[in-house]
Amino acid sequence: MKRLVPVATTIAICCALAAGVLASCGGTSAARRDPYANGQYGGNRFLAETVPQQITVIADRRGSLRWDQTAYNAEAGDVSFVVQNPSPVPHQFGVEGQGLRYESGLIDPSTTATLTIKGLPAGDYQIVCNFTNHKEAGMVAALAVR
Ligand SMILES: [Cu+2]
Repeated sequence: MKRLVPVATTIAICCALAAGVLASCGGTSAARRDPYANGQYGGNRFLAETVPQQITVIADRRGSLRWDQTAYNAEAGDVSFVVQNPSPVPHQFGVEGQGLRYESGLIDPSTTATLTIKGLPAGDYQIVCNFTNHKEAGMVAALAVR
């Protein structure tokens, strides 16, 4: 009978892993999308607060895999990215470069997320969407921080 405990434990772990895999697929589950929980995307999380410097970044309204600009500018320091998703598909928002990666969770259609980095150093970065190959399809833009 002692074997029952390890077997049950193993089953429980497998179920937990399966649930995690399903959740990370972003499928039809009713799981909340939290733009501040970067989960599978790793990197640093954005802060859920707003600072005076605000950069608006808008996903293509009709669902094309691109941002509204190919290049954005910001001043070094504290930056809030006001990321609007008026498109019919979920997106993700990342700022990558200079050895830094800030990643959001999913940003649902018809929602806006204010994603803040404090103390962003000057340099050249990319603004990306890492949701299911969107970056590779062209959802990438330059961010010059001066
Ligand atoms: Cu996207």
